Amino acid sequence: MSEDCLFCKFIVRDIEPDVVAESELALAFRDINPQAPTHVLVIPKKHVATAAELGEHPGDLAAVVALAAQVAQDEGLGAGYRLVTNTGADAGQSVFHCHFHLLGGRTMAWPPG
Ligand code: D5M
Repeated sequence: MSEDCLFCKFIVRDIEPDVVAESELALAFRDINPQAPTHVLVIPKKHVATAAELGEHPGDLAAVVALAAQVAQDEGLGAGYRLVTNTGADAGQSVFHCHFHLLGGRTMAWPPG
């Protein structure tokens, strides 16, 4: 846990997010500024700043991807969904606790802006 990290506060419920699913190593909650009918953030419980760092912890990475797949199924996204992570400021990352955006429920454009 990192003391001044918003998402770490979610994990220990110092602040209560809109949780949709949880596993031993990962947490999924609704994004406060949804960009699609389903917009859920899936995070590792281990505090790492970026996806690059999460790659050093393959068990936690697998847990995040598995929980995202479970949420997608629960949300009825069988026709497809997008799972993306912004890595670093130039990519648009604003919260430096690694998180994957699970987006679905509408047709997605490519490339993202
Ligand atoms: O994505 C950071 C995401 O975090 C962005 O989509 C908004 C979301 N966010 C920020 N604060 C909250 C709270 N309090 N609850 C839920 N979601 C939140 P990034 O890729 O870093 O720009």
